[in-house]
Amino acid sequence: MSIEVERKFICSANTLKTLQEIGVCAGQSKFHDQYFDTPQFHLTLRDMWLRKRKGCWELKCPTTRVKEAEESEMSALCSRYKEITNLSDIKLKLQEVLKDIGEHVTSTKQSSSVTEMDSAQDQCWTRSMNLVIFAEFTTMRQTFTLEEYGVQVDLDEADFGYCVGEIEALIPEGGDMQAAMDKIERTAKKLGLTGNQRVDGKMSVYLQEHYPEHYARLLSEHII
Ligand code: V4E
Repeated sequence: MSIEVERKFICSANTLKTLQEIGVCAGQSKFHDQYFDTPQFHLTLRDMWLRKRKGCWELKCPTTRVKEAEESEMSALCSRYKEITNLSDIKLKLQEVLKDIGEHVTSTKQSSSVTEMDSAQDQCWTRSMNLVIFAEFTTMRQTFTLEEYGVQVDLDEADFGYCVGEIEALIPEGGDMQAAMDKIERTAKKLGLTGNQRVDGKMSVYLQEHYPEHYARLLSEHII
C-alpha cells in the first residue's frame, strides 16, 4: 500500500511554460471515473473515496496524522491518502467500515482472477454493500515527470469543464511524509505557485454542482 501526497494548483500559461522546460511529458491519457458510495454517503462522510477507473478499483482512505510539524502552511495545502488497489483488501476495508455503521453487508464469494473485473461480479459485490455510483466523469490528463524533483505533475481537464493541476509524490506506508512535502514545495516554488489557498479538486467542483447539500456537509466537517 502507498500514500499519495499531492498539492493541487491552477495552471497558468507561465506555470505550463516552466513545466515544459523542467519536466518530461510522459504522455496524455483519457479515463472515465465512477465513484461509489452508499445512498447515505457513509464512505465520503468518512473521507473514503471508492472509484473504478479503467477497470481497476481504488479506495483512498485518510491517513493518520502523526506529527505536529506536519501542520505547517505547506501541509495544509497538501492532501495525503492511503491508496488501496487490491480488490480483496478494498472489500475487507469496506466491510469493516460499513459493519461499524450498521450497514447491511451480504457476504460475496471472493475471487482473485481477472473475472474480478467483470461488471456482473462488480454489480454483485457493490450491491451487497449497498454501494451505488454517485459521480462519474471523464478526464483528459497530461502527465509530466520531474525526475530532479522526484514528483509527477498531472494537468487534468474534466468533461464538465474544470481544469486543475496536481503535484504528486508517492511514498510507502510509514514513509517520510515530510520529505514528500518538501519535494512538492520545492516543485511548487519552481513552478511559481505562490498562493496559499487550497485549490478545489475535480470532485469538489462536481459535488458543488450535483450534490450541493452533501458538499456543504463535507465542507463543514472539513473533509473536502
Ligand atoms: C481523495 C479525494 C477524492 C478521490 C480522487 O482524488 P483526486 O486526487 O482529487 O482525483 P484524481 O483524479 O486526481 O486522482 P488520481 O489520478 O491523482 O489518483 S475525491 C475527493 N477527495 C478528497 C480531497 C480532499 N479532501 N482534498 C483535496 C485537495 N483533494 C481531494
